[in-house]
Amino acid sequence: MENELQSLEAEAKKSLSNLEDVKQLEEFRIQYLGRKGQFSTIMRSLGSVPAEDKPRLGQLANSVKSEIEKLFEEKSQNLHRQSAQASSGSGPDLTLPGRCPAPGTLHPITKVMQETCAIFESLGFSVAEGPDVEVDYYNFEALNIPAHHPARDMHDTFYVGDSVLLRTHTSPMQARVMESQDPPLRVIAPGKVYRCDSDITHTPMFHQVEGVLVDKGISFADLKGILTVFTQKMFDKDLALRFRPSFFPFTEPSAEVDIACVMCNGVGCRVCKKTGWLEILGSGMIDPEVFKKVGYDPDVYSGFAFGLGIERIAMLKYGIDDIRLFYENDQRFLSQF
Ligand code: 2NL
Repeated sequence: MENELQSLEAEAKKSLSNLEDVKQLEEFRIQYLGRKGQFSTIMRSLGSVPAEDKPRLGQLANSVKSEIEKLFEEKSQNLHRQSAQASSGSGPDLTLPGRCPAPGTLHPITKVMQETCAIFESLGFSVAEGPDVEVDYYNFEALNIPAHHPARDMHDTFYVGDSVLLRTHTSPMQARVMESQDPPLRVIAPGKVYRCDSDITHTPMFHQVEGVLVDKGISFADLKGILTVFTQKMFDKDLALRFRPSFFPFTEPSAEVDIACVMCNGVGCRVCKKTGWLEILGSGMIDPEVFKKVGYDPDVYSGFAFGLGIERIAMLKYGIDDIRLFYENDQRFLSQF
C-alpha cells in the first residue's frame, strides 16, 4: 500500500507536468482526483489493511492527496491564465465585462407635470400648449389686468420688447383657446412661466398647469369636485381640502386651496409651519370681464379656473425643501426619481 501510494504520487506529478491545456486538466482531475479516480480507489482499500498500520497509512494517503491537489490547483491557474492570454492575443480582452452607462431618469418636474396632465385628461380636459414669449394683450389685458393695474406689480415681468414679454402664467394660452373655441370647454395649459424673482422658494423660471372649464350652469361645487379628485389622485390619499377666500383679477369669487399637511396629516409640523395646512393652488369662478374679452356671454355661460405650481407640488410630494435643487443638475439628486 505504501509503495502503491508513492508510485501513484510520482505518476500523478509526472502527468500533471505534461498537461498542455484546460481539457487535459479536466481529464487528469477525473482520472486521479475524481470520485471514481485512483486516489479514491486506494482510500477505499485502506479498510482492509491491518489495524496497527491504519493510522500511519491513512496519514500518508492524506498528505499525498493534498500535495497532488495543491499542484493541480497551481497548474490549473497557469493553464487558465495562458488560455485567456492566448484568446485575447495583443488586442483588447473581449472577455472583460462591459461598462454600462447609467440609464437616464425623468426629471422630477417632468414626472409631476406628466402626472398632473394625466389626471386632468382622465377628467375630460384636453391639453393646450402655447408660446413662452407672449404679447401683453394675452398675458394681462385679456385676463382683466389692464395697464397700471396694481396686479401687474405682483408678476415681476421680464419684458422682451415694448409689449412683448415672457409669460408670467400659462393663462394667456387659455385666453387664446377661449377666443377661438366656443363652450363647452375643458382645457389645461401646462408649461414654463417666468418671473423676475429668486430665493429658496422662487426661481425665475418655473412650471405651471392652469385649467379652465366653461359650460352652462357651472358652479363653485364643480370646482371643488374637480380639485378634490385632483389632489387625492396626486397625493394618493383622501386628503382634506380647505378653500380660503382670496383675490385674482381674472376670477370672482377667488379661493386659495390648501390641503391637509402631507407630512403631519393636519397635526402641525415644521413643513406646514404648525398650521396643519399647505397651500397648493389658486382658483375661482372666471370673471365676467374675462368672458367678455374672449367673446363669451357671461349671462349664458359660467366656468371655473385654477392655477397650480408644479415645483411646489413636487416639493410636497417628494419632501424636497429647497426649490433650487431642481435646477442644479446634481446626479445624486436627480437619480433618486
Ligand atoms: C395661482 C393662481 C390662478 C387662474 C389661475 C385663470 C385663467 C383664465 C381665466 C381665469 Cl383663462 N383664471 N387662471 C385662475 C385662478 C388662479 O392661479 O396662484 N397659481 C399658481
